[in-house]
Amino acid sequence: MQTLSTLEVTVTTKKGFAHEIEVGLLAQSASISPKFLYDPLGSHLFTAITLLPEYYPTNTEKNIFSQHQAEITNAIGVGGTLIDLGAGNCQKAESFFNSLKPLSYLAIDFSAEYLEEAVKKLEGKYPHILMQCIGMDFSKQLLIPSAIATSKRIFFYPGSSIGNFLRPEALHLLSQIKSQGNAGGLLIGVDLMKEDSVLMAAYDDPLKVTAAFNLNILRSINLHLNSDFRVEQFRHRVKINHAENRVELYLEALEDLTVTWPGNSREFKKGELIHTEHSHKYTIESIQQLLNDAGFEKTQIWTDPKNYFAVIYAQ
Ligand code: AVJ
Repeated sequence: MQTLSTLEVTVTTKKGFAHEIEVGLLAQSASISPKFLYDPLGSHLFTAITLLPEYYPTNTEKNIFSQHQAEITNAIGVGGTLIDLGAGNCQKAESFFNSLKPLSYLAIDFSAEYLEEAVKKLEGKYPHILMQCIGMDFSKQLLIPSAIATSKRIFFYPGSSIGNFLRPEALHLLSQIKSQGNAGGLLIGVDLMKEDSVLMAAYDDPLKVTAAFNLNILRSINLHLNSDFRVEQFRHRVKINHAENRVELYLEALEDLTVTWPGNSREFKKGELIHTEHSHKYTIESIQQLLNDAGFEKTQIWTDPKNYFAVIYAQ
């Protein structure tokens, strides 16, 4: 496997991360970027979330993919390079290998170690597909190395990860995808608005896997910042923000406490919240508008019978 400067990317961005984390923790309303959820344990916990019956996005998207596989592959066409954004365990992309027959596959994820393991396994199974992987934080800037096939690029952004971003950030990422597609396209999965009860069950599951996933961010932050967060002093909180059409994840302090790290500290009062994630929900109209604003002119859309989720091919 050709690993494109995975180590280099990880090391050069580490210093920047401490500063970014500190700014978020010192803000009046404290926040931590959701990308820090995905340390090696966090990536495993997320995979566990996708196996929960309450977490409908993964299963619903999978059903849309299999129900409409012929139409989707027809729209995209075979060949080219499949670029998997936030590839994780690479299972979703793999489900398209036999139909899309990509010449090469580029997997990108913030969680570099977890990704490398997954891609190594895939390589053995598909020796005819050239595979590469990059550990990259594309939340602020997406730059596909020019060494990656200059032919048609098919970007694959499933799972509604776009939902993590505020509209201006999402627009920026989608515009960068559009401008680097080499006349290819984007296959994207987007979560749609639905009843609160379904959302609450999905983001506050009774087995508490999502709580563990959310709380684990504190351990991930301790490693990046050398801070002394104690997981047992916080609990997982979920709010639905109807005005902004999103699920919001927080960690709530269970007592008055102080977190310290080299050079600084932050007090939290009992009940105070640290924001960790936004998960925006779209309508067909709002996601179409966003894709149009990013420069995509043509969209083909597939949904499930309950209209819980949408899969869109944008060109
Ligand atoms: C990977 C961002 C799509 O928002 O549903 C799952 C992450 N957070 N449970 C989502 C997540 C809590 C997930 N995304």
